[in-house]
Amino acid sequence: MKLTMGILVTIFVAGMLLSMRPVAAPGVTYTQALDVYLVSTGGTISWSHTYDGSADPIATATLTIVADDVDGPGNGMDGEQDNVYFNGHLLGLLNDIGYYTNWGVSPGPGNPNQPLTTTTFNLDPSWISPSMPTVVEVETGWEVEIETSTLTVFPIVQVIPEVPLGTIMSAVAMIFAFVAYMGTKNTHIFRRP
Ligand SMILES: [Ca+2]
Ligand SMILES: [Ca+2]
Ligand SMILES: [Ca+2]
Repeated sequence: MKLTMGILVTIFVAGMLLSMRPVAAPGVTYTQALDVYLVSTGGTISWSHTYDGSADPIATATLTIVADDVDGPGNGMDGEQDNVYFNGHLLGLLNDIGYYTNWGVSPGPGNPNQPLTTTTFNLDPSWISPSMPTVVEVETGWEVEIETSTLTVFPIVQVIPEVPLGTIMSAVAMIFAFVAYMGTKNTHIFRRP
């Protein structure tokens, strides 16, 4: 009988664990990839990201910019320093190619002469709003093309174990029914030797 009860309890506990299911927060990852394809020499390149609120509550967010011809040091110069601003906040510099090239930008996707650069910035969730102006200040005397800009907003995922009450009640009822059945049909198992 002890063994039978042990098996029943094990089945009951296993049933409860199996019926636990993660409950995800309603937020989903929001991604907005924009084609920018704007060129500037020593000026500013501006565009704007929008957000529809679908990732709330927000955990983290990133901005990834693909640029053409962000020169690094070389040719007697220290390379170009192009600052990026997002919704009024200075994020930092675009990554450069790593060296200077005599080539300039190739308007449109890609550049047959030199690699593009990709820069990803982490964004403070408090900076995310319905409309977010994004600006690259190209250093004086230098030229760059911003090709694409991708905003990604990640939601907080809450996992809450949930045990349906019905499952517990059914399991308890099953145990009582079994014990009662054993008590009436096999009373000898309760006797002590
Ligand atoms: Ca160049
Ligand atoms: Ca290009
Ligand atoms: Ca350049």
